Amino acid sequence: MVRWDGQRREAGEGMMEWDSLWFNGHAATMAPGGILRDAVVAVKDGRIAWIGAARDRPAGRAAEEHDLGGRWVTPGLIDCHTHLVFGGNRAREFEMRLEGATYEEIARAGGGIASTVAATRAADEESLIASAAVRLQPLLAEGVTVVEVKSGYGLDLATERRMLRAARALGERFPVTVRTTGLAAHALPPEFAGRADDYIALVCDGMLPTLAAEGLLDAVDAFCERIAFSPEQTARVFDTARRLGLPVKLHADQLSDGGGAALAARYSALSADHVEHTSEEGTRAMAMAGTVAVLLPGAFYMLRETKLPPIELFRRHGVPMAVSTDCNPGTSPAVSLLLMLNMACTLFRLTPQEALAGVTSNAALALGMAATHGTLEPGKAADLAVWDVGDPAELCYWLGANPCAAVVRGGRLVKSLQG
Ligand code: DI6
Ligand code: FE
Repeated sequence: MVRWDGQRREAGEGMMEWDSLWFNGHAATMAPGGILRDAVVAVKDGRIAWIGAARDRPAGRAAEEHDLGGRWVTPGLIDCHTHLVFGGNRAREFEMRLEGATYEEIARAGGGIASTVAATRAADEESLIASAAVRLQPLLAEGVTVVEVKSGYGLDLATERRMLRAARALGERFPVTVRTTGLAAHALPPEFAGRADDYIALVCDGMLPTLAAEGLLDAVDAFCERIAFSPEQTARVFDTARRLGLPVKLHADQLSDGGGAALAARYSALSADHVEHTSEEGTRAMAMAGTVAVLLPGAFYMLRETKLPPIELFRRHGVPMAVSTDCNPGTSPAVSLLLMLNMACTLFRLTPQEALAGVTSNAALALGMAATHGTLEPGKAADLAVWDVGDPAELCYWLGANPCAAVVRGGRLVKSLQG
């Protein structure tokens, strides 16, 4: 056992016992108080036991000590909106879009989401886990310790279940906390063509109650859009979620203003995501409901959208903003959350501070996990990312670099300082 030589106390009375201690670095806590220079983080039982400036540290000893060597520490990053589990890919569709076809045209012609549904239905659970793992690993190497994963490429009970089970399996096999969201109302499956209300009835009366009873859902999401489901159909899905005691999120106002953000707010949604076309009325409703705006610059970039999300309105009305990869095969094949930080700043004009809050504290809010994750504060999970940077803004600056030097999850070192 290594002794932590508290200068103001003698060993014995009042001496803290920690599992590990991190010193000689700086912390961007993402909590009120913000930046701590020459910080110490003490960990006990997987949680942060103490964090503060080295000069204020209480006397105590730790089983392990880690010298941060002047590096920066942030909370483990949280990717709060992904479709990480799916079969196949859509590189051919990417080519078609470059040749002039639009996302909506491809979707209406039976491509788009429907083509991924076919590939996902054809994939067994192990191959879904294996292909998702290839996308998950680069996220973990960048300090991601929590990831949300949506279903929505099955659109039948068996495949939605398989996707959710694959997502949960990732959380068992890799050092990451997985939150699963049921997105059965993502698109109309081909066998229900022209019968959207019948499909929504199946989602509400059959699929969601069954998946919830099997313990596979942490939240419910839907795609409210011209090419997907109407506000009325979305409301039916949300009524079902409410009956099941599950929080909701919404793909809202991505391609047009369908009043999605306001609808989400009416159901006290954790988040409304995309929100490029959200109006001031929708923004106000989100602010009142405490609904987070999840910004997805990868999809904006990939679709070469021009309508920016109303960032200034979100700021003015106090809507918390999160940032995520939206990792999916159609509109955002993104496996770097750090790249999304840069895009959120460059494309959406977020400040680096706002962007960082978007992948930590506000991302935790968007998952209903703010009590336990997203900031470095006593009592919260000891999920830490250690960075080889001179300033936190550098995390938003590099394109394609990964300055993540170490990752701690639940107090355990899962990526070590040596590499
Ligand atoms: N919006 C998106 O960006 C993803 N889903 C959604 O509702 C895209 C899904 C896809 O094209 O596969
Ligand atoms: Fe999405």
